[in-house]
Amino acid sequence: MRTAVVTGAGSGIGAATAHALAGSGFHVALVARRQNRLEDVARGIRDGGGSASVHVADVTDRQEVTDLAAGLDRCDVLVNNAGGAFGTEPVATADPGDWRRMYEVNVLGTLQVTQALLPLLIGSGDGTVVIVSSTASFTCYEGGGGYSAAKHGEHALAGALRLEVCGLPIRVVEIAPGMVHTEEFSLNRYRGDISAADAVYAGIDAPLLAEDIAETVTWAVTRPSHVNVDLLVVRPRAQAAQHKVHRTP
Ligand code: 8X3
Repeated sequence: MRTAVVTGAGSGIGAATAHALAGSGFHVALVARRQNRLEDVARGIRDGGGSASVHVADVTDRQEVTDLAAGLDRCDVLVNNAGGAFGTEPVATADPGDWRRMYEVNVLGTLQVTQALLPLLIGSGDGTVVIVSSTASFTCYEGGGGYSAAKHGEHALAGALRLEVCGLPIRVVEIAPGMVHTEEFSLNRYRGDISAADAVYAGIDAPLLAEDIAETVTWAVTRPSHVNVDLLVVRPRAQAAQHKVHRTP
């Protein structure tokens, strides 16, 4: 059975993508740090007739990523989704520890998992690496310097990898979402401040949902093998640009 490995699969875009890929006939290997979250997602997939396995691993931990790869006998699709934003302070006062953490999970996590699974992806004869980056991969905004720097890094990784594997049976797809209303993204960014996190989406007629990105990922990886969707930028209709968001009072 074709196998898709999804990181950050315990919630949000990762969990929705796991469901969507399972619905498209993949066995889904769910990767995240929180076992209980993964078990819930796996149960939901199995209840719907799909196939899923649980792999507890922190993508920033090289040994855990090595062990993850050793525990898999197949990987046709890798969705590098684990990531996040931590803090909204400006450059002048930002905590370098937050920036380091964002670089670790968004860039080095993607690097480590991709490195570990490349042999299986190439060995599949038709592998696809998906990198879920962000519209912040291409632009900067106040208070988003560290996140934007990390996402620019992820975009660079995707671009370099695509060049390096040209000629091998492997595709590299980057999906760059704009504003997606998920349970945890803004809550992490605002350090658990629920009202600040909710205010991000206030007055917006339909921000994207995790399922919108999951459908996009699934569409991209189910194109015929010779079709490489290099980069897709996906925003809600109400967000024409990072600073151009239509809100109703
Ligand atoms: C999240 C998109 O608009 O918060 O990756 O930078 S945004």
